[in-house]
Amino acid sequence: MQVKAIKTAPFKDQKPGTSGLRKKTSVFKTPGYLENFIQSIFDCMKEKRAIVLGGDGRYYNNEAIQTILKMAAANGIGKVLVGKGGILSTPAASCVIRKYGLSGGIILSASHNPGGPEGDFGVKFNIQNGGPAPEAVTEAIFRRSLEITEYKIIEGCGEIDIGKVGKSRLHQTEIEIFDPVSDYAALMEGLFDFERINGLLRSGFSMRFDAMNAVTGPYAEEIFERRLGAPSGTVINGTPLPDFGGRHPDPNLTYAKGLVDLMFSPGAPDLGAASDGDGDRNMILGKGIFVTPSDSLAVLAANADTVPGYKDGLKGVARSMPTSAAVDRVAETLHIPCYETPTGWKYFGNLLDADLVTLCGEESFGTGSIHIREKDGLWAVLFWLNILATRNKGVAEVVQGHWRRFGRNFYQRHDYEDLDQDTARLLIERLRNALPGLKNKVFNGYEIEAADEFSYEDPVEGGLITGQGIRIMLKGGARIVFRLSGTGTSGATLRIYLERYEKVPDLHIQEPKDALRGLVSAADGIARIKETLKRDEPTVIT
Ligand code: G16
Repeated sequence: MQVKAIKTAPFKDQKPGTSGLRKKTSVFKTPGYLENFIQSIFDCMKEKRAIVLGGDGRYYNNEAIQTILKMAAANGIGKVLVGKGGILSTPAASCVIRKYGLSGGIILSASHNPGGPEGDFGVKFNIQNGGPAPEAVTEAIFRRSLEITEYKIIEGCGEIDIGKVGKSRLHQTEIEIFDPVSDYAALMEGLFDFERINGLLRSGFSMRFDAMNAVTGPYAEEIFERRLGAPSGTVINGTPLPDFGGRHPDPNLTYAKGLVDLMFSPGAPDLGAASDGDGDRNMILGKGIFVTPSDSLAVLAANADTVPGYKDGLKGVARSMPTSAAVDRVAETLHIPCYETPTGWKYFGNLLDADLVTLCGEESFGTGSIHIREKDGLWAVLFWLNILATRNKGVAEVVQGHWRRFGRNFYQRHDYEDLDQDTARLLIERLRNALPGLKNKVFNGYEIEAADEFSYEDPVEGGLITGQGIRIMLKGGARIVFRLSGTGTSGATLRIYLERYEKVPDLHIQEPKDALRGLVSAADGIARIKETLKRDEPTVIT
């Protein structure tokens, strides 16, 4: 067994996006590609005491773990904790980094993107606080990847067994294979009223959790079925599969269609929920109702006093800019600050570390809190269960009651996927150039009150982040946002976020597509979407 320095040449495309480096699996399998990026991470780590390593179980997960373990040992990492079988959800990784004071973590996932040889793979690097590496760190890693000339790896050591809990040594590095579920489940037990939720689940309340054959299966079975006593079969698609059973592990109305159909059928359970590839996203449904992630965040904030972990009140809340302003109204009522950040969980890290906010969330099916530094799918489901158990109400009743109290923010996101990159960039560029002349213009009856490109000054560190999406604010409180996704692996995805506030309770029961129809036409008028993209419909509406 010996440390070898292997000569390599930089790849020019290793710039991390909204959340880590995501590429086609075939790109990651190019000789040296994974190795270069991992070496760049190790080169940028100030402290190399101990890291956690694991992934969402997708195709290439375990081969990548073998490579990274051999590189970690060659790079002098003191200890590597590996989730048994290579399994580790993103929230569990964050939990473990914080609980054991690790130097960071490497999570192998392309989140909600499909897996398999033709699918996507990804690498995320989390820092000491348990959260995604902030911009300054990912930039440093990218710069390093452009100048790399060699990577270090142990050769002649054979396969490392990651299938059994236990400790071993690789060169000077301690390797500990640990149960990826137990620390996370214990954290959840400390936050929520498990006794009360157990009572709810024994009282005839039914739920279905779709793990989408991704990482949350083992966590959900342990927490819902074993610790909380839900009947077996509550968790469906609970076995992590390398190709997620051929599905997109993306919990939304399009890709979790089976669950959505069930929840809108006569025999629907009381609560339906799903999570994504790496377990940080969540979708919440009740009988005949889909709760938008923006509404879900607002409901959690308004009912946080029912949950033991948050009973002392919230310091503040935060949402990403394209997320609806539903939570802002709750913050106003609770007299707490509400922060608006760019898209990307990494922007919540400083606010949480500085204790400025307790809950945060995004329209992209992410909700979380100060308990870790990642969004957390199962945590959100437990939060909902805790609310339902305490309030003794159904999902629809809770949501409709919320709208009556705060008004309803009708909300939809329209995604145009797999676009030609130049065309998508051109559309945004044209909008950017049109911004100064948009004020007071009227599109389909909507008058523009203000328009800008969102930028954010971090209130803790002070850095300015620019170019974070085009915002069109309309008279009467409606809003349209245009931005390009930072998580895709082929072509470009244009996201259009549509929001309209409605105070009048009798009008809350409209379907979002009806309530937002006029706004959709206004968006097309402003950005000439159909004409430019030559598409009649979005690929996905959530
Ligand atoms: C990632 C980020 C989220 C972000 C989402 C969508 O989620 O962690 O903060 O909201 O991507 O980003 P975009 O609109 O740029 O595609 P995940 O679950 O994919 O890691």
